[in-house]
Amino acid sequence: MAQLTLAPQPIAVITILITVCATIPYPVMALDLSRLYGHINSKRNGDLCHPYEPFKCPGEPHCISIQYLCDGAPDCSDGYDEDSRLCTAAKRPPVEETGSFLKSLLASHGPNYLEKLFGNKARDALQPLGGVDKVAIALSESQTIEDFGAALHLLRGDLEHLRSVFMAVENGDLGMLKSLGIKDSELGDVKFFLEKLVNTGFLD
Ligand SMILES: [Ca+2]
Repeated sequence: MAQLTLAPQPIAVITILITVCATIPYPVMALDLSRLYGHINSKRNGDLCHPYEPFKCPGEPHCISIQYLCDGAPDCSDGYDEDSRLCTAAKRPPVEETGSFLKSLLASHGPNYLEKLFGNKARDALQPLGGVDKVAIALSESQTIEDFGAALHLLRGDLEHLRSVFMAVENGDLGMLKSLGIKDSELGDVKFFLEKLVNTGFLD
């Protein structure tokens, strides 16, 4: 199986978010990345910012530069530039890559394969959880595993199982993944995928 690249691409992610955020009509009362992602291609003319200050505060006339995004200090009057989900997603692998990775595992091993990670509700290609895209978005924008469990209404037992998987990866225990039935040929990709989440605060 080809190695999937899941390295974070903060500049690319921020660029996408800027493009999206600059083109979404206000009001955006709460950041809904699942909805925003669907609007990437529906670019609207007008309301565009100068290239040096490409991020538009929703509903406000002024734009801010990239370095003021997620820098810990609010620059939009409503703090939109410091939205926790936006800033979490900016640190994570692009949601499209996460979705592609999950789909590749399902295509290779069948629709119930991801039960190994996410539990019984991950059967039928994650349909009981809302589908692959919803899970990929939740992985992208949930700051912690608790947030992820809440977003997808995971059962407590499934959430604790998932936590144990992540903790095993954090501790370098690949035996845990093997015991779940992850094949040797995919251990590297799965470990890499899980590590990206751990390294961006998923277990904090
Ligand atoms: Ca800021």
